[in-house]
Order: sequence, then structure tokens, then C-alpha cells
Amino acid sequence: MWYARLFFSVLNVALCLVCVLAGIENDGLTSSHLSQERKVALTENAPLSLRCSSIKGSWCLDFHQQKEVPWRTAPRGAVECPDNCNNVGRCNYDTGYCDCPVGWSGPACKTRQKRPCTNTFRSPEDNRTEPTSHIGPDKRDLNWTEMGLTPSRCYGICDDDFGLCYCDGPMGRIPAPDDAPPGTPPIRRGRPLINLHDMPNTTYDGKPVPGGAQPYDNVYGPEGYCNVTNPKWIAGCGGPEDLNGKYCDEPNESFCPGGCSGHGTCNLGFCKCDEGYYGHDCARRKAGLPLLPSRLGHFPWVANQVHEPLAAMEPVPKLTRKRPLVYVYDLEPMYQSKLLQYRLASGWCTHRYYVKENETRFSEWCYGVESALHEYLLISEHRTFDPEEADYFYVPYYGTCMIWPVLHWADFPYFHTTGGPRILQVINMLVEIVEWIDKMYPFWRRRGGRDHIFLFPHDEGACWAPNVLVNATWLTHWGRTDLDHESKTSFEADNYTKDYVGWRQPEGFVKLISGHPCYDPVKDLVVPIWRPPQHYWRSPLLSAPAKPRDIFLFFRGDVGKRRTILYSRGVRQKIYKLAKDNDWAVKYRVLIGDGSDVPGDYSDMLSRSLFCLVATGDGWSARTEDAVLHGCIPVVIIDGVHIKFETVFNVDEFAIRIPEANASHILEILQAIPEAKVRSMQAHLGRVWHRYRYANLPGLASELRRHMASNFADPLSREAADLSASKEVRLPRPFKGDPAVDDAFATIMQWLYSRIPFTR
Ligand SMILES: *[C@@H]1O[C@H](CO)[C@@H](O)[C@H](O)[C@H]1NC(C)=O
Ligand SMILES: *[C@@H]1O[C@H](CO)[C@@H](O)[C@H](O)[C@H]1NC(C)=O
Ligand SMILES: *[C@@H]1O[C@H](CO)[C@@H](O)[C@H](O)[C@H]1NC(C)=O
Ligand SMILES: *[C@@H]1O[C@H](CO)[C@@H](O)[C@H](O)[C@H]1NC(C)=O
Ligand SMILES: *[C@@H]1O[C@H](CO)[C@@H](O)[C@H](O)[C@H]1NC(C)=O
Ligand SMILES: *[C@@H]1O[C@H](CO)[C@@H](O)[C@H](O)[C@H]1NC(C)=O
Ligand SMILES: *[C@@H]1O[C@H](CO)[C@@H](O)[C@H](O)[C@H]1NC(C)=O
Ligand SMILES: *[C@@H]1O[C@H](CO)[C@@H](O)[C@H](O)[C@H]1NC(C)=O
Ligand SMILES: CC(=O)N[C@H]1CO[C@H](CO)[C@@H](O)[C@@H]1O
Repeated sequence: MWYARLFFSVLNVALCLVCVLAGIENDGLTSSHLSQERKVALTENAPLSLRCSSIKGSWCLDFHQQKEVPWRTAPRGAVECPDNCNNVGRCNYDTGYCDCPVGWSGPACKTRQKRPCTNTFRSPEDNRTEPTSHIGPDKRDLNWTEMGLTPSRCYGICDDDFGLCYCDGPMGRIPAPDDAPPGTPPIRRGRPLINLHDMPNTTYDGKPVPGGAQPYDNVYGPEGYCNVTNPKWIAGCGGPEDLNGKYCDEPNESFCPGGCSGHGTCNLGFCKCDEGYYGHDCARRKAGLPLLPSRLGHFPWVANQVHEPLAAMEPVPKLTRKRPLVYVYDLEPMYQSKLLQYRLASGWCTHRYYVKENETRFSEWCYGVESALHEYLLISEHRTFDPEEADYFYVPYYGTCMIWPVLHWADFPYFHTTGGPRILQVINMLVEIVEWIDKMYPFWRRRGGRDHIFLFPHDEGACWAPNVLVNATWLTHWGRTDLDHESKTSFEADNYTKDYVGWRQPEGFVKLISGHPCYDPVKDLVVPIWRPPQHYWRSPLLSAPAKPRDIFLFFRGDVGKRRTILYSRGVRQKIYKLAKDNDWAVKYRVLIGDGSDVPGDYSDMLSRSLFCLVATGDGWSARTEDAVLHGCIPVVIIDGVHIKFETVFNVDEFAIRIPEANASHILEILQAIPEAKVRSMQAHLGRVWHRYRYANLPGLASELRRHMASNFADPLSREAADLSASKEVRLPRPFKGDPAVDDAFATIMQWLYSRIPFTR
């Protein structure tokens, strides 16, 4: 078998490189269409035959050949808000609505909205709207030693707007006086104490504190973290993104989508706009006022991640532009920016975050598309501020952010109930959002909601989308197609099939969400998962030296060792066991297992793999992306579910599908695939792989170019170049082209263009 020969040749590569070359040549690899691959680099100016190759349907050509529309200057509002939003909120001059930051709510941001640092684990039936606070008027916990292990317990001074704990004492927090004007910053911010493992395990007099982990003195002793400038022990600084430095007491930049456009200041996700600027990214200018230059240039560490929103520019940047035009709602902050403020853990909820020295990191947060797509749209040429010319309305709610680092951290926020599965929070949030949009704007009903876009990045995607959204356009990670679906998660807190009856929803929630499939291949799109550049840094897609694909079949990840059989529909477990019991690693170079079974650099191993297993986890699997981004042929064992972009590419040209019932035959099925077919699949992968990555935000693109340059400088690259100059072809070929061209976002926009007529 040719792959076995290849494998053994590679083992002997040092001895007999020629064997490899000869072996491959003999396999008749010089098919002429393959040798035409990627002679031309992929750039904005590349011919459409290249840019639109390997595509299903005409969406790509249609997009490029459309008649562009005139680019008009943005309309500007001048509707005043009540009482200037109490000088603490942000007035939306289109609607006269006050957007309030944490700590405040109500029509003029005059109502206090507390988030005390306790988690009392209220009974789900407790329908009081105000949490019962155990925080005294001096912001100290009244009885913290008695409450046991809860995430936001404070053993210092509580910031009860954010629900964030700080040190007491000399390095501690001094809140603003009670009678200070709204929004007054604390007298001293202090060092944060947010991790449970930073909590002392005794009181000062030795009484044990359940759940505490640190000796009292580390925190509050004579050389304690909260007591002296240079403590002998340092608490972790992974909390609020805007605190950095060795002792976590130096303020720093934090993520706001679009970086507040250079017309506002970011407060952990909420933009406080400069006078006369408005909108959640401060992009808009009140009518009658002159435009001011964006201040982004004063903050190079922000300016290298985003640029000024093109839609706000006057004069307009170009005479015409391409559709689709997308209006991004300024949502009530509770559905978006307040959730960022409540998350209190950098790297969560966002695709990028700032670390020491204002440096940017791209996050491993697997739901990162939530903030990434949002930020893309804010600065995209497709954005419009004019709802009348908009083809689509994007609703930038942060549902996965709510589920993960916000929910159950403290007593607030909740959506109607504290009980039930955690996805119920997002279900209720979405129902509320539609009511809110419908009250604030006339656009929801105008086209039956069809031109509204909602993103569903959670594990089982839009399976639990409330019925009120059925007409809308869904972008999801989970392409399950059956109508009568049941949740297949192994994680009870995400089980959307098990009903929950609370006092606000005496009829349960299941009837709110049932009757629609998880995804409709006609109106919805399965979009790639966020993968940061470092995740595929050794891929030939980033010009890394193309290596022989000496791993026949690869999977590294959770193989269900500590899971129920529901996990992965049993597929990962089954194949793992087969591989282990039958010694596939040694016999066939099949590497399946978790990190302890299969150690090594993940990106490097994917680059060396011929086939890569794609099986579910609790819902979607990011393995399609991992495979495609490394030029490895995805082997999909997920029945009845579309993989990412299945409706826009002929995925059968570059992916293998095996029925779940046949999972145990995986080896023989793959071994039986003729070599020519494998080569052809690899060649097809080479034409689409760049569309599976998010690469065209300014900071992302430069990070990717940096990886490409350093990979290219790798001495091995020269060896690879020599090899490809010879007859050997290591497919897919290393990528030649610009990361900014035709990435996942561009692909989504191009597809959306083709859908416009159907939303009318
Ligand atoms: C809370 O629930 C009780 C019944 O459990 C009900 O009598 C009461 O009116 C509810 N309170 C509010 C504020 O809705
Ligand atoms: C906490 O302390 C307050 C005030 O001392 C007391 O009223 C309350 O019962 C205590 N709660 C618990 C759960 O110990
Ligand atoms: C450390 O700070 C706490 C809180 O202010 C204080 O009670 C304690 O006396 C201080 N300990 C030392 C050794 O300075
Ligand atoms: C507190 O933690 C320290 C270090 O982990 C440990 O040595 C000590 O025994 C703990 N004290 C209590 C009361 O648990
Ligand atoms: C970080 O931000 C501050 C501005 O507040 C600036 O003075 C400093 O130079 C920045 N540091 C770097 C490394 O960019
Ligand atoms: C969906 O669209 C249909 C047809 O326009 C309309 O009758 C229906 O009310 C819409 N459903 C929802 C939930 O908006
Ligand atoms: C989800 O709920 C359904 C209906 O109650 C049940 O049959 C199924 O076993 C549940 N799944 C999990 C993982 O708990
Ligand atoms: C399962 O695999 C075997 C070969 O391994 C093949 O003969 C059979 O047709 C496959 N069944 C399905 C449903 O694909
Ligand atoms: C904007 C801001 O406050 N930046 C700070 C980030 O952190 C560095 C040191 O950690 C400070 O020097 C900057 O002023």
C-alpha cells in the first residue's frame, strides 16, 4: 500500500530521501491540473477563476460581479436622552435611549443595579429581583467565613457594581464616598483578589475558612499581598483584563469591540464615548457637530488591532461599495457590553485581549467568533448606519459569554430564573432581545425577521433557538439537520430536551424552542470556529515547511475517558479503544488519544497527518477546522450534520464521510481510498483552506504575516522549497497569498449577498 511505503520511507528519510521521491513519482503524481495549483498567489487582484475555484453554486462570482451601490455618508441622530443619562450612561441620539454601564439601569441610568460579591445560591424559586446581599455598607462581607466555596466570595473589599473582590488594607481598595456623583472612580482601586485559590484558609485568629487555599499571612500577614508594596507571595493576575503588572495593580487597556473607534474610553467592554459621539462603539457623531479625528493613533496598541469604522467616514472612503450592507444594532448593554464587564477574566468572551505592556493576545476561547464577527462588522466596508439601505441587521448578543464566565459567578445577572439548564438563560435573553428590538426599532417585523442575523456559537448551536427567531438568518457552528432532534449533550446543564418549570415559566421552556431544526441549509450557514493564529502556526497554510504526511490518521483530544457514552455519540471512545487494543499506532501510524497518549506539538502533528478524525464532542467539533487549516483530509463521523461551509463548497471533494455505524471500519475504509483520490482531495483542500480561518482583522492579519515570515525564514523551508523544485509534491502546497483575502468572514459576507433576495 502506497501510504505504508511512504511511511516507512519517511522513517528512513535520513538514509534514503531518494526512496521517498522515487516512491511518489512512481505513483504517478504528475497530473497536470495539480501542477497548475497556486502558481498565482491569492491576492485581491487574483483572477476570479482562482478566487472562486472549488465553490458550490454561483455565490462567489455573483458577489464579485455585482453592481456596486453608491456609498453614502452616514445619517446622524439628535434625539436627546433624559437627564443626560445621569452623566454615567451613553446617550443614543438615534433613539434617545440611555445605554448604562455596570452599576446602573433604568431610562436615565438612575437606578442602582448592584452585583454584590456573594453567591448565596438562591433557590431557583426565589423570585425576588434584588439579590440578598451579604455585603455590608462598608463593602465588606458580613459573614464570609460561613458561606463556603462560592465563586465571588470576597475576603476583602467588594466592588459591588462589577461583583469583583479587592484587597482590604494598605494595598486595598478605597471606594468612592457614597455621596460622590454617579460614576466617580474609587479613591484607590487596589489589588484584586479574585481567584478562589487566593482566598485565605483561616481568619486572622486561626478559624478555618472552608474553601480557602492560602495561609492567612500570604494575603494579610506582615509581608502579605494586601499589606505591603513588595509582598512575599503574589496572587494570580488573570482577572479583570485592565489590571496588569507584577502585583496586578497597574491599569491597562481592555477589549472593547472596535476599540471605541478612537472616540471613547473602554471600560472592560463598555465604551464611554467622547462628548457628542454615540453608539456602542462610539462610531457615530451627533447631528450638527463637526467630525473630529479619531484618537486611535494615540493608542498604537489599539490602532494595530482595529481601524476607524469605514461607515462613519466623511467624506466616504470610496464612491461605491459592495453589498451586503449590514446594520449592527446598538443593543441594550445587558445583552452585550455589560456581559463583558461582568466576565472578570481576560481571555474569556473575546477573541483578543491585552496583556502586559498593552500587548495583544489572540484568545483560545473557542466561542471567540462571538466577539470576532462583531468586531469585523463594526469596521467592515459592509457596515451601514442607515437601516433603510441595510440588507441585513446583525444582533451582537453575547450568549456564550453569559453562559460561561458570567452566570452563577454572583447573584446577578439572570434572565428570569436562576434554575434550569444554563442555556435557558440565553433562550430567555433572546426572547427579551426580540421584544426589545421590536419596541425600539421598526425593522424586526418589516420582513418577518428574515433579514436579521443571529450567531449561535454554542455547542449545540441553534437547536435551542427560541421559535420567535425561526425566520431569521442563523450563523451557527452546528449543522444538525433533523427536525425531531433531541439534545445529545453529555452535559446536563445544556440539555435542551429536559424541560424546566419555574415560577416565571409555569409551562416550561421546551415549547418555546421546539418545532424547528437546529439549522436550515437553505437560509442558515454553518461557519468556522474561531481559531487563533498560534493554533495553526506550523501549517503549510502559513508557509511552514511542508513535511511528509507520515501520520496516517490523527486525532488528539478528549476521547471520553471520563465521560458518559453520550459524549461524542460514542465515536471517539470506540475508535480510541480499537486503536489502542490493536496497536494501530505502531502498525499503521494511527495516532488517536488525548495529550498523554499523543504528546507533541499539535500544529506540527496535524501538518504531518494525512487523515484527521472529526467526531462530535458535546455538539460541534472544531476538528474540521484543525484538519482543514493544516491541509489534513477531514474524516467526518457525525451522522446528519453538515460540516462548516458544507453548503458553499463541494466538501466531498476534500472530506471523507463515514456513517457512525461504520466507525469501527475506519481503518479499512481509509486504506481502500485510491491514492489519486487522496491527491485530488488534498489539491481541493489547497483551494479552500484559507476560507476556514479568520484572518482579516488588522491585528490578526499582521500576526499571520509575522508567522508566515518566520516560518519562511525557517531553514527547513529552504529544504522544502528544494524538494518542491524537484518532482516531489507535498500537498497541499505551502500557501502563497495574502491572509487578508477571502477568509472566513469574507466568505460569510459573499454568501450573505446571494441570500438577499430570499430575505425580502
Ligand atoms: C413570587 O412568587 C410567589 C409565589 O411563589 C408569588 O405569590 C409572588 O407574587 C411572586 N412575586 C413576584 C414579585 O412576582
Ligand atoms: C450573615 O450575617 C448576618 C449579620 O450578622 C446575619 O443576619 C445572617 O444570618 C448571616 N447569614 C448567614 C448565612 O450566616
Ligand atoms: C494587614 O492588613 C490588615 C487589614 O488592613 C490589618 O488588619 C493587619 O493588621 C495588617 N497586618 C499587618 C501585619 O500589617
Ligand atoms: C492553609 O494552607 C497551607 C498551605 O497550603 C497549609 O499548610 C495549611 O495547613 C492550611 N491551613 C488550614 C487551616 O487548612
Ligand atoms: C502602554 O500604554 C501607555 C499609555 O497609557 C503608554 O504610555 C505605554 O507606552 C504603552 N506601552 C507600550 C509598550 O505600548
Ligand atoms: C415567519 O414568517 C412568516 C411568513 O412571513 C410569518 O407568517 C410568521 O409570522 C413569521 N414568524 C415569526 C415567528 O416571526
Ligand atoms: C436530557 O433530557 C432528556 C429528557 O429528559 C433525557 O432523556 C436525556 O437523558 C437527558 N440527557 C442528559 C445528558 O442528561
Ligand atoms: C461499512 O463499511 C464496509 C467496508 O468496511 C462497507 O462494505 C459498507 O458498505 C459500509 N456501510 C456503510 C453504510 O457505509
Ligand atoms: C492604558 C494603560 O493604562 N496602559 C498601561 C499598561 O500597563 C503598563 C505596564 O504594565 C503601563 O505602563 C501602561 O500605562
